Amino acid sequence: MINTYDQLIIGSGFAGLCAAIKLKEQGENNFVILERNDWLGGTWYDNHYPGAACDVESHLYSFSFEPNPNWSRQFSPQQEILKYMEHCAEKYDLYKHLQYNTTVTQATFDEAKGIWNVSAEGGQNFSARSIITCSGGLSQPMFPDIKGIDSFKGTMFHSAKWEKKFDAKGKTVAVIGTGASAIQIVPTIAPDVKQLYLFQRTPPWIMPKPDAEISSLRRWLYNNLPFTQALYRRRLYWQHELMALGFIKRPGILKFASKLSLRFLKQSVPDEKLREKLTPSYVMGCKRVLISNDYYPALTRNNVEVITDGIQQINETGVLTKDGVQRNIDTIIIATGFQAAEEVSRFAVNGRNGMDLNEAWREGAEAYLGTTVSGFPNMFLVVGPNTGLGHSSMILMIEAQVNLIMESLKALKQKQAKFIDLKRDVQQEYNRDIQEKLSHTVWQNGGCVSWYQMKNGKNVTLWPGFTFTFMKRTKKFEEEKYEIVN
Ligand code: N01
Repeated sequence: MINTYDQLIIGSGFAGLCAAIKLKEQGENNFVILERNDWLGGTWYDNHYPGAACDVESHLYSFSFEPNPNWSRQFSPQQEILKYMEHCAEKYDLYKHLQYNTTVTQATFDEAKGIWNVSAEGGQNFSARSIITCSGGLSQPMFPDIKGIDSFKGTMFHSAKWEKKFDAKGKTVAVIGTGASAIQIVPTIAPDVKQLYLFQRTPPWIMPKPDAEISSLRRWLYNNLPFTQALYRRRLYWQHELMALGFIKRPGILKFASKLSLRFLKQSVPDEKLREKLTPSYVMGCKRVLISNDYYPALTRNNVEVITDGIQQINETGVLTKDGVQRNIDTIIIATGFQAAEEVSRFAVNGRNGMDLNEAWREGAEAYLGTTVSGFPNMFLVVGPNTGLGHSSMILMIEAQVNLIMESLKALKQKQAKFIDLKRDVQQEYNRDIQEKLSHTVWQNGGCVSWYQMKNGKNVTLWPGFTFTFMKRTKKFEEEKYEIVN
């Protein structure tokens, strides 16, 4: 049996929920949201490790059209963010559109009919005029290619696949990686574990986190005088946009911020040797700048050791480093991030003439405004290539992309078109421009290797500009840039 819809959304994170809400606002109700997990939330469902919280303020990291006056903290924890997403699903009546435990394996475009045929694990089949891919930029855990990793006999799991039953109490634990996930996990479990070994390859730049509970008075204000919350959101918005200046145009701002970060390190870590290990050697901003008040103090604990000697191999009982030291370990937590820049499509996608998406993206993923890809008609991506941000809330980009998708769907309907397909030269010219702009940024010139880039150095993940520029460009459907087939 084939389940037929007008639109099919893949993924129920912020992107999938936003697309569904806006479809409904447009009067579209014949759609389904396919979700691989057994609940909604995407990354905010997957990443429930201890200490998981957002590193962008909640009043900005939430939908502009659905303000939450009751956020408990400046940077809310994962459970509260997931609750907010559940609230959105309830309020906008999305639950009836959600189909869980459905992992899409293949999407194939039928050019004669102008429809997408979609298959999922277990043999389910769907068809839809349009597909909206919201499967997340950071949803595929990346396991490090460390010799002997499969031979480890203890417990081992990825930060995004946290073992719910895991109890850190009294255990000897290794954490591999020092990115945004690790810096939240380490301080949370350090007081419980017997010994924590932190395997660091590159020290991150860390700034203090301006976190605090939001007072009941402020919450009362936001509930009773909503303009005060809107004003606060606006302030946060511009504060973050200023940071983009440093990444893109005024590296001097980053020099100043680097000094603050080094001062913070000095205040937090009195031991000179440890401080040396934790001092970054690349330009701030090249990798994501992290914020934490408890990470550095956790590293000064007697039961925490930062190891920088490089991992030689993992064996049955623990980790052997290049200096020949073996550390026996009960549990290894893999906090090595996600597959973001290579093999970007999470399932097989075949467009016109059977063209394979990952094959088309072999030299680097490309789209127009991160949303449409030439040769893949009526397919829309949210958080597609070069839409990531180093400086602000991804929800801003998601809303902008969804706006463009809604405008495109309106045009498709008005023109009674079978499909719309981005012109190839539009995509090429746009991406030449994006790469040219990126070539002047700290992400390309900051002397680091990051998940922003492919192995060949091409940055296919970040938007090299302000969010307001992106919002402006995604306001309307540009008919002349598409082939419209009736
Ligand atoms: O992953 P990462 P993450 N041997 O890629 C190390 C978002 N996020 O999960 O720097 C040893 O940042 C690697 O070392 P190096 C956010 O956008 C948001 O922490 O490559 N180490 C690095 O230290 C973030 O940027 C929140 O030298 C190895 C670490 O593993 C993104 O997710 C919270 C290794 C990976 O760091 C990813 O963050 C969490 C190896 N073979 C995440 N391979 C919020 O707060 C890799 N590493 C919203």
